[in-house]
Amino acid sequence: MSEQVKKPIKITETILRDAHQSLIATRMPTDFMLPILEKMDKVGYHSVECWGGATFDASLRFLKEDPWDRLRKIRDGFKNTKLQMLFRGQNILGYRPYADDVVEYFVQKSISNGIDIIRIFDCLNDLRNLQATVDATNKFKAQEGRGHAQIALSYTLGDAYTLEYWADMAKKIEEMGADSICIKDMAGLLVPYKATELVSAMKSQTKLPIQLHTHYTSGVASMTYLKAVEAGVDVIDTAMSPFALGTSQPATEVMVETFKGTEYDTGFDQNLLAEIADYFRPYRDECLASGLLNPKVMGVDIKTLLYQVPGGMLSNMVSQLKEQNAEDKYYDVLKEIPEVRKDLGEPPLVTPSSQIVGTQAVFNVLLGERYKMATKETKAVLRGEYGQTVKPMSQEVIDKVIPGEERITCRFADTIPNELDKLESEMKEWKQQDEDVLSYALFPQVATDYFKYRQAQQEKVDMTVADGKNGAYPV
Ligand SMILES: [Mn+2]
Repeated sequence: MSEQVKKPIKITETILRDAHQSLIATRMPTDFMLPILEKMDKVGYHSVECWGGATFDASLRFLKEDPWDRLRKIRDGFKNTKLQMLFRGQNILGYRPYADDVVEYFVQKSISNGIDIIRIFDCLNDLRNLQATVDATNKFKAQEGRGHAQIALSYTLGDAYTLEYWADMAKKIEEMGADSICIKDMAGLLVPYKATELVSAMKSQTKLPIQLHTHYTSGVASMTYLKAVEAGVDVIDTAMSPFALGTSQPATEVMVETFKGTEYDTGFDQNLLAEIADYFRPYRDECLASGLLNPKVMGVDIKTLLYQVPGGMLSNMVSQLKEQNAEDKYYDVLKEIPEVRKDLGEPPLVTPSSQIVGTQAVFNVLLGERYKMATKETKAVLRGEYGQTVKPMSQEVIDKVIPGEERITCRFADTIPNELDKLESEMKEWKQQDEDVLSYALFPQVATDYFKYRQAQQEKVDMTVADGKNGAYPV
């Protein structure tokens, strides 16, 4: 032990993004976050994930907050800690592919408003859908001295996803100019001993740091982290205990304690972590009491391992079946999901491919005939608009769903003309800051509603000083 070489495991804290996205539908308001940032800044985190994913949509739609304003306030609170966001490749944070000029502008504004690390993923792991974001990040890194492009591989199981596949992807990611790699296991499918193999295989092909992101859904996550760390993974994602476990990440304090006194010791102060947990715990209780936090998502859902379907996808499916009074078809749909996935080239199941596969499977079962009806999104996948899948798609299904239609083999974004000017002209009456055009680009209707709300609030505040004195703020 005296000759022990220290290799402290680095930690990304997710409580301000994925943890509350996974447990309470992304409803944590900015005003609740701000008072604790100063303490969190002292922990020594590798980074704090606080933006992107669903936070952008939820801010505008449900919390009536400006997501850019949230980012700037969080940036102000963290003087020393890097801020991280999740970015959906060419879809940015929205649900359609955007032209490269929008992607580049979004990256620029994210970095200039405070983001350091951009974690970029694609639901098909088609690296062509990630290149524009990586290039934009590198461009602004050169200009602003800040910015880090991390490519996240959506982890999944299936014939095509061999250790060679993942190792080869790691090599390609290094070649395309990314700064680090993330194994993004959104469904908690990576089990401990497989993590050893996976991390070792990827490490053998790249010198880039590797970060592991998983969810506790299937109950193995902290063991998976232990094995991954022993195999040389550089960073793990954890959440402070009040918003850990269940569909969220392993608890920060638990992982810190696990590695204490070993070569992987984080050196974090448990007393400081306890103070931070104390801050979040009453809010957790409040969420439990209001029903926002459903105890159901806190348990172990072994179905995710059995069916290899992310938890969120299962709950979507249940509600779709409920709407149709067809809950008895649950197991038929569960059996249909892997079949549809195979037809579509065996993609990972992550937003948006998870919704596309899940919804199509529901259609196939409820209509009593496979692909009697196909969704707009299924057709787009079959046309190649989402990118290239790891396996070929079913020719039979292609012939049935999009007979005679032309299929795309190039990068789909190459077919989208620049669109920033057009978007600007559509929303100019609402513009109060440069970033507003990006909010509008992602969610035209929701952003417009928010802009109207914002204007109404401003006019009200201007006219009635009394309201301001009450300290009332928009809910
Ligand atoms: Mn996640």
